[in-house]
Amino acid sequence: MTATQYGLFIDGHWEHPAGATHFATTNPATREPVGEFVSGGPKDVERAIASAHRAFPAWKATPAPRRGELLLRVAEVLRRRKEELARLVTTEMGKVIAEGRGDVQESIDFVEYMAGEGRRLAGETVPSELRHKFCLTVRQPKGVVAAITPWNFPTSIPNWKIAAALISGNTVVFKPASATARCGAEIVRTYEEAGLPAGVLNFVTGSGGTVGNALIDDPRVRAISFTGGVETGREVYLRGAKGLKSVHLELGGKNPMIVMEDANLELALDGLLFGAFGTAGQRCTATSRVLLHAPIYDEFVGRLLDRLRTFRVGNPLDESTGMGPVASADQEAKVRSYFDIARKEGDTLLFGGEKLLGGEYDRGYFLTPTVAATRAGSRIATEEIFGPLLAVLRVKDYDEAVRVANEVSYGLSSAIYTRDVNRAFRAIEDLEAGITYVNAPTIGAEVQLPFGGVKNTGNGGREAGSVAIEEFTEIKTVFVDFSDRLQKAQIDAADG
Ligand code: UN1
Repeated sequence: MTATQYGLFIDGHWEHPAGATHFATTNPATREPVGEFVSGGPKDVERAIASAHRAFPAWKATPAPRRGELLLRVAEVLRRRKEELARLVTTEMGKVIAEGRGDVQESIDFVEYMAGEGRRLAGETVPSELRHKFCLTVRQPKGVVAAITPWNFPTSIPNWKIAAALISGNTVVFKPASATARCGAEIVRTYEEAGLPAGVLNFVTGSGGTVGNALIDDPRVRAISFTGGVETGREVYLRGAKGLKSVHLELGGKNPMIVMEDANLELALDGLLFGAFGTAGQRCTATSRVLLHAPIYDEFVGRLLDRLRTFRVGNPLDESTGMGPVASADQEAKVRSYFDIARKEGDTLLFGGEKLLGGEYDRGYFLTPTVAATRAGSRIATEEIFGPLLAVLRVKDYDEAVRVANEVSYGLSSAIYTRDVNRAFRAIEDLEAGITYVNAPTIGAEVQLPFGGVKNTGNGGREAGSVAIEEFTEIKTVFVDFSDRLQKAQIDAADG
């Protein structure tokens, strides 16, 4: 793949602002260049917002089912381009190709799902306390929405935000993570090819400090949807609060998998390898802690280490690779710092804990899948690492498992492996998380269900599912009085 230059997409045109500075993305497996992009400045953001603002009235006036038809065309383009985009995801971000395909498939699924939402966007009708009066709610778009997205799901998270915002009748300015800007640009192209009217979707690349902040500060931007780290999320929230904006946040996780004595251990092991080392652990939903019931601890850890001995790390485009590189030099440095933290804190590194060197490894950011035995409350048991480092904890019974599972500041995903149906249902009640899986790993949410978490994982909103549109719409309450006289709520008797 040769590096390609991309501009900004504003008012239906790709632009290369004169005098702009640029940044590049690179393949984390090889450090080869993938794309070159404009470092957008405040003036670029201003033009993008102005374009979205101008396009808003006509897009809002377009019937939602028509907006849905457009999304179906986007899904068709995505489907046609699936393999090419999957390879781009893998090349620019480093997840293995099967997961690159999964990323694009999740985009297709969501865009199709939201197309159908165009024929729902339901409100409520409720009775009035007065006669000949009709009460209902309708959903209306908010206006210009800013979509600020991470690098770990470089096609699907942008689509989660863009498609939900558009079906609701908003117009969008999209700022992708700089590390996966080419994936972002190609997503914009799918909307362009599908025939989205000019200005409805705009694309500005650049830093969070410049582009992101300018988007959040502009009074015309009414809603911000952000996925990323907790610290940045907090800043986005506070900044948006000044303008009384609706801010939707999807932040970190420290997702536990509990494996009880009665579990199907082989199934739990399959789930754990996928949950902990899929996407090299760089999912908000990654299984970053496994809580093992004491009676099966030794056997389970032994089987886990056996499986890891044959687990292949390498070229993510190779179909037989289990795990690719981590996404960037920064990611590598961060995860390696946690290898050191584990050692310093006296955790036992059971497997890995190294940077891989030699041959193809020397060109990229390859780390070993890593397993460390630790205790509740340690740094690797409580902090989000976002990499292939799995913390293993021993718990004496179900109650301790739940206590340890809940002893973190995050609450996105969670899992329990057990064949005891009562215990499974108790876990659904007890685990402090937005998502609980029974006998499946913490990753792999489906688009037709709400996605999001409790505690520091967010601020209460949900993405995906039909509730996603709540983030992107205002409710208008409508009273229609067809009595032909003044009726006073709370004052007139209903039969007056
Ligand atoms: C994320 O890591 O931010 O449930 C999203 C999953 C994916 C989405 C993850 N469907 O793992």
